[in-house]
Amino acid sequence: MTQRTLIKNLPAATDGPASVSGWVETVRDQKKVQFVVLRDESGAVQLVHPRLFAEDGTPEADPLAEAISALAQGTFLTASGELKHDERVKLGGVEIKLESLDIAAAAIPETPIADDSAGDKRMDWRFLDLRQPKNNLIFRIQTTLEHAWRTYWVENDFIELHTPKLMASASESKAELFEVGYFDTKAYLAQSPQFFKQMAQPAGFGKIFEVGPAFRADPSFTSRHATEFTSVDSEISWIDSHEDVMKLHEELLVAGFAAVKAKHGAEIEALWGVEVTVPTTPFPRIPLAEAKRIVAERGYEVPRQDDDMDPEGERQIAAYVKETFDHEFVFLTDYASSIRPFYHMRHDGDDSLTNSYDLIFNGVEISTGAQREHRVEVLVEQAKSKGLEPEELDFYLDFFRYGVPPHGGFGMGLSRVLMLMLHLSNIREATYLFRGPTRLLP
Ligand code: AMO
Repeated sequence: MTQRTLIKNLPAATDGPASVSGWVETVRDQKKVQFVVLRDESGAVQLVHPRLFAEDGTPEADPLAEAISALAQGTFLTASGELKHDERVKLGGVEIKLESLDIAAAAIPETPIADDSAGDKRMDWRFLDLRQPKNNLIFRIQTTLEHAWRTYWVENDFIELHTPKLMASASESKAELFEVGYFDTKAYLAQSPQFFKQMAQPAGFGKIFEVGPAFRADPSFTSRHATEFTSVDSEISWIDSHEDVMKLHEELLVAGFAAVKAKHGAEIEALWGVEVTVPTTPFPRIPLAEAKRIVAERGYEVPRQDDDMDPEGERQIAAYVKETFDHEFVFLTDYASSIRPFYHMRHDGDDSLTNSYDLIFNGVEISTGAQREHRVEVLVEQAKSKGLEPEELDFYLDFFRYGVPPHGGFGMGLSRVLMLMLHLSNIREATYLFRGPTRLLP
């Protein structure tokens, strides 16, 4: 492998020979001197080449100058020369006086996208769009976030799972199911690891997590939906109620946000103009019915009282929580059974409500969590009341027939967390390669 110095690791004080590899961001081809800004994944540096002139002022043969003049933006190359520290250089106070250029792959001169290109065009040329430092930063943040979550889980004795993404039946809504041919039968792409993460409880695993793909055949074009997304799931045994799941959830988010702020806080402010706030615990908790009353008092009637919060309702309750508790997160709790899946445990003594919650962050839902119904006879009744055939769910119901602890957990969309943390306008920006109803490329 080529040994290379990342631009951010160029010596901070000493001058001397240096070699860096990256892509050409700009070329300033002047009469007497040429400048190139070269960028790699860690930063950018100015390369400089004074053109060669004879004593009488006539230009001399200068192959390096010709090579620089021919450089197209985006060309990947290795530049070698003499590193010089000079406070007058705006870009980091250093420049490299060029001695040679070694071109790995020349780019076509016409760049297909510009800073003001429409979102769809930028998605067509995603690899070029991602060269922008602010976009590159999103995926550094994602790495830090996931690493901090994994550290939390591992330190707390959770087991990591990789559950199958090919399934025999739906786990969430049948309407949002992708069907695939599977030899002489058919299979479905997993909408969530729901059933398999629950299976880990009767399997005696205690506490588990998974970060993996989930698929939803949702034909809508919203700023928050993708047909494939990364789902962050956790499930724990021996809970008393969904309150225990919320405690886990908020501890995990605090660990993740603290790590992101410590490592990238300054860069996020500089590039995205956003200050990351590490949330305080406990996060505010508001029962859904009360949340609807609060937003009604603020002048917004949720269109259907027997339904979930709609996006405007989520924004309104988030605004209320920010004003009242100065908090960016809120758990909306105790959802009606009519709008929750059959596997959510219902309230003791009032089966119209569930032991469940949605977590709203900066005005958008990022997660659903719940205590699960683990009593098989109750579970069968709940499935039937939702119009499901228990025979279809037999493999799942078996999990509960041979001993199972009380348990619960949550599923959270990774890109939604990033989108809302950075105040991005669309989930596409926070997803490496977005998949939507009309996008399967690149
Ligand atoms: P739910 O269906 O609410 O719950 O999904 C959980 C979280 O996953 C994310 N999400 C999506 N992100 C992008 N595009 C989509 N189409 C999409 N659909 C969902 C959201 C959402 O809050 N099994 C339950 C979770 C559980 O109870 O453990 C479930 O999947 O951030």
